[in-house]
Amino acid sequence: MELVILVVVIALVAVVAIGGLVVGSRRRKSLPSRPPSSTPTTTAPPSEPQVGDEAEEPRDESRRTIEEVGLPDSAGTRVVVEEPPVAEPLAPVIEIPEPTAGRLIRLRARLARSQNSLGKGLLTLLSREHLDEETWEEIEDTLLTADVGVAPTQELVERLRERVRVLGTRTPEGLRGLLREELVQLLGTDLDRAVRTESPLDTPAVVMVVGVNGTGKTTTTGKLARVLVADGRSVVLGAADTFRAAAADQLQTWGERVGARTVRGPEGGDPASVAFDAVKEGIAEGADVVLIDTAGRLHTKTGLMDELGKVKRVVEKHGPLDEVLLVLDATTGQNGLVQARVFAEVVDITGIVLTKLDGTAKGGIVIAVQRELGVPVKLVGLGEGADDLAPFEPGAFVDALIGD
Ligand SMILES: Nc1nc2c(ncn2[C@@H]2O[C@H](COP(=O)(O)OP(=O)(O)OP(=O)(O)O)[C@@H](O)[C@H]2O)c(=O)[nH]1
Ligand SMILES: [Mg+2]
Repeated sequence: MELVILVVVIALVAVVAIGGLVVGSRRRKSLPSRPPSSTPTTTAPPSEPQVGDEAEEPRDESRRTIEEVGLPDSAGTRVVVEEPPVAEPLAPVIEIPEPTAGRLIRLRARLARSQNSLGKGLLTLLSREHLDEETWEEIEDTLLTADVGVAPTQELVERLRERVRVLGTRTPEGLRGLLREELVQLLGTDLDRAVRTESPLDTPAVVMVVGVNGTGKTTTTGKLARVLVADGRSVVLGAADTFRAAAADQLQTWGERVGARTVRGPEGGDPASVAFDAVKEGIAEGADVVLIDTAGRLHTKTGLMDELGKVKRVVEKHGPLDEVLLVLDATTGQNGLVQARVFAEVVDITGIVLTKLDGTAKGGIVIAVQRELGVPVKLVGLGEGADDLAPFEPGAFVDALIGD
């Protein structure tokens, strides 16, 4: 009896196994075979994924969020189908910018790379055996070469000489300390360097960015938008550079990276009306800040300078501007001062952004330009990277200049 049962079981198992094979082979056969490729350029076997296959995915395909995709339960009855890791073509990836604290430290490494750094030159001179008249003159020359400007240079050298004489300081550390103090003093420690992005009204704060061609206005506007977004503020960008469509594209690209909307007008259109519309949009959206990028213009072209004045006046129909930032290229040297003077006359500069400090040993322009305008340097550009914009701090800046 038991033998009979065993034989029946074996027979059943055999039948099921054979049946399975047959069904399996049928299934395999019933799979649609891919027609031979009609494009002669396709060289890989048809069954393999082709370059660009991912892009054929339906654009409106709904995707599950992490909450919707459940974990397999303990009984293991649920099967979680992993989606292939494809590049997401739907929404642009929003970047999270890094915090601004400590960014200025990067300047140290970048300045250290330059051969004739201001600080190194000064310290070498100061640690000479005899600080004679000739040496002090060389110190003066070094400061002038670094664009510190005549009056601030004379002031600094005078104070330094006096303190060295009175204190009898001779050690390199002691001299470095004195130099540091005097430079920080010259930069001013009691100026309000915060970029005004908090409006006293319930409308958005409005910041306008101006300067001559190629100083880094658009880049700075984009970098600033990133900083603000990182701080949890909502930003609207105004592309009031209507000279070239590419200028608005450049700004819009910066905006898209952090999810900020860009208001733009037709190429060659009226920049004042774009700026006006940007603020209007900011108000409508309840945005925190509106940043207006303007076209580069030579300070010597009166027509263009008048236009800038008009942009400001038109924006002010919505309310006063909170900040007008003049962007100066630190590598331009003393010419930056002339630009600053003219721009200040036309649009009341409230803050200076000094860009491209990474590319020059002439950091002294910071001192000169503040003196000239009586307006603080608020931000510095340290490179082309998206987060290479730092709040200006005199202490950290001087440390970067003269090293530790
Ligand atoms: N090394 C360095 N390059 C910078 C810095 N800021 C801007 N740049 C570069 O300078 C060039 C000009 O920058 P933009 O932001 O387009 O200048 P812009 O003032 O808007 O120029 P226009 O609109 O044509 O007047 C770009 O290649 C930037 O990457 C900086 O801090 N350091
Ligand atoms: Mg620009």
